[in-house]
Amino acid sequence: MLDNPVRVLNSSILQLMKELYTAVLEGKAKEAKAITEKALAEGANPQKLVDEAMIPAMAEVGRRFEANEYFVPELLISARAMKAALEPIRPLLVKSGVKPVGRVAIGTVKGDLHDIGKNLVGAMLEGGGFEVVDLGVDVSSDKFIAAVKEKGVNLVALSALLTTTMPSMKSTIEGMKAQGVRENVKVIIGGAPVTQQYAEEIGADGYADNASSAVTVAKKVLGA
Ligand code: B12
Repeated sequence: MLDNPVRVLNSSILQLMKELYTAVLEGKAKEAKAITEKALAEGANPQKLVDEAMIPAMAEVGRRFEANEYFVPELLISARAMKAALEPIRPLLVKSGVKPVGRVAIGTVKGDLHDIGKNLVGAMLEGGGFEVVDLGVDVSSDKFIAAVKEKGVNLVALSALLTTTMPSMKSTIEGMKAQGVRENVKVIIGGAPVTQQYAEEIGADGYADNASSAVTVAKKVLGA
């Protein structure tokens, strides 16, 4: 008897997801991108590829780094592989032609160069109907404040991956107060070391621990 075609398709996608996990973990950028393209062509859900293959691979990279099995060069090549794999996915997360829910300025705070999570959140916000102004990495509080003053944003999204750069979130919010623009915008924060408790402590309006809930929180704080 012939195999059930649905089961064959699913098992092939599952196999590709395993291969994608390994390619990101081992920092094989070209392979990671090619596997992603193949999985998409076979009907894989783009969000699932991110959540169940790429992010777990980066988590394992972090674990190996902590265990002194990986060092900065390995982090870099894995990050590059994740970025390459995200290329074909990004346009699929982004809907076009819808009226923007709001305009958000997103950036990784001063002193911090991690941008994979920030980019994912940015892409998901775009997919959720936001207009996104990406300020990049190592963004000073002055730059965030300038975006509020000059770019008409009504939401600021701050990302930090280092415990040492989390205080930049606090100083950005304080800078907004000092310059009289805090009332004009909502602020949401996130990144691996950030917590709901920290968000409350520094007076942010919202916190999320992943890119999908970032969209829900963004809409909630804006009452959209
Ligand atoms: C890749 C990586 C790097 C790459 C970054 C490349 C890049 N372009 O981003 C490089 C090699 C550059 C790097 C450098 C360093 N890194 Co590093 N890095 C990582 C690693 C392995 C993965 C991060 C990642 O991309 N995760 C995947 C993404 C998808 O997850 P995420 O960022 O958490 O984002 C999700 C959520 O947090 C949330 N989110 C993120 N931002 C936002 C924002 C908002 C508004 C919201 C709502 C949600 C949200 O949604 C995202 C999607 O679901 C982590 C380990 C880890 N487990 O986090 C260490 C890690 C963050 N790095 C660490 C360290 C120590 C460093 C260095 C200091 C190393 C060194 N000795 O030089 C430098 C610092 C450089 C600097 N000034 O920033 C430590 C931080 C320890 C700490 N507690 O502070 C970690 C935790 C590793 C470890 N376990 O020790 N790193």
